[in-house]
Amino acid sequence: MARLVMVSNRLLAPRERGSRAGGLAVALREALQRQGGLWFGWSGEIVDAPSTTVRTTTAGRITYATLDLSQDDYDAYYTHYANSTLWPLCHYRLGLIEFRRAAFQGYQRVNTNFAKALVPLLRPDDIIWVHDYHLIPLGAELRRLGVTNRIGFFLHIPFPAKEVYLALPDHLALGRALTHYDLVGFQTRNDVDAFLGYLEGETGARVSEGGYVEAFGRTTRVQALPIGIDTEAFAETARVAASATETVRLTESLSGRSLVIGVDRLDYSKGLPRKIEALGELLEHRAQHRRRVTYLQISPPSRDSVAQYRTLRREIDAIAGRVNGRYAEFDWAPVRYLNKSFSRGTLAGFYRIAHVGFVAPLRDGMNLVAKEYVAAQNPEDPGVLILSRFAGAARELETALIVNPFDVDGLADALHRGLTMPLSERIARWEPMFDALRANPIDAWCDQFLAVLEERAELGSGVSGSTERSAAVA
Ligand code: GDG
Repeated sequence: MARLVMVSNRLLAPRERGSRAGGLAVALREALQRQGGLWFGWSGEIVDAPSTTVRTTTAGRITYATLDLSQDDYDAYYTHYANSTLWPLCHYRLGLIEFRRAAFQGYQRVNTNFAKALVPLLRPDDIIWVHDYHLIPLGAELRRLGVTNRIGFFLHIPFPAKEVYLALPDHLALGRALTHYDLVGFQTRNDVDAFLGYLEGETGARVSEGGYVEAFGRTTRVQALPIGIDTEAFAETARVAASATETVRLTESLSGRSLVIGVDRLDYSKGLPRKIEALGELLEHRAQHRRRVTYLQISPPSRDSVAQYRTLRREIDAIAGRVNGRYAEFDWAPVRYLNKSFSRGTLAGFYRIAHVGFVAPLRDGMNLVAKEYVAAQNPEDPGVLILSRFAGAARELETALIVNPFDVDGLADALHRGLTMPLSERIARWEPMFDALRANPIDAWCDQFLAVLEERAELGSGVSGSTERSAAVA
């Protein structure tokens, strides 16, 4: 079996406990552990001067290779270009975009440096899998340095509609960079269509059967490969966690009230202000829920270096304070808003006892929390998932209560419906969702991505050819 080389902005170092990490990092580590390989990315350290020294350490079947970033590189690449330009763009928030040419140059520079640092570590038959929007130019940079290995890319966040993407001054450079990969994977068909629509409309690309697209003199395969979770293991974790101390304490603290749970990084794409407002609407217009429901919103802070995230934090503090101030009683507060993280096991137990899982992002590539909530339910007494139509997960979890996250009244209606739904309907809605999750677990996602990438490489040798493969990105 060829060695797998995974490249992502951050990696889960061997000493980091997986229990506090997100599902994705844990899953990538498991995939590497199974196949054996190299995981390359930023160390998480910021140093005074740019560094070219790669630190490697091996644990089990995985070698971890990391590079530090200088403060300037971190600011330009991570804070500005990745998280203040690409993130808002891909989440349809044009008003929040900060575009600076210097930030784009910093983003390119870090990708070039990553490529230069990675090349000496590569073997001829390695399969390289690059993750997410931080690293779009990496494949082209590797090609420029003569790398002819199979290289795949997966975008975890949405690819925006053409008219939105065109707001990016560098749309062409990044579109072209993506075509240097043998395979570009997206979360949903919607993202694939948006990317292909852009290439066809703006570059005269030709799309052929099997998801191949010819653009900029190269042929790339483009596919929807929706990411999954470790369904069975998570279900088992939740079953066990149901009797864990934290879960029991949470149940006792509810005093028989219904629990609504939200778990979202503190990010403006997650629709947090409207979720809390919707609870206020529910309590305002449906008095039967007053003192009968508790909304637990777990939101670990995220990207504090980006100004908009600090603003959002203040906004949510104010809304949560307002709703509690208006409706709380001396022995009950409707909102419990926590800016901290919990272990995966604890989260699983909390999901399991929650009557409603409240997932209402304004845009989301997939949303693993929705999937984790479904997997964690007791099959005999499952809760109700409220799910935004703008999360990739809504394509698979069709029997959730699908909502428009911009519509606060509609969200309040869904909360009421979820809190009062009879058992038979809850089961009828939950079963197909759980089946969908079982049909696409995370290890199958990894295997499928790599299988398509290998297939592509076989076909691709006759399609794109080595000269185009090593062509420089303009
Ligand atoms: C990006 C895309 C796409 C959250 N709080 C805690 C905690 N988490 C875990 C969740 C889940 C993960 O973090 C979050 O994943 P999401 O998918 O919900 O959202 P993003 O972080 O925005 O992820 C997204 C994903 O990539 C994968 O492709 O689905 O669309 O935006 O696993 O459980 N984990 C722990 N403690 C917490 O407090 N341990």
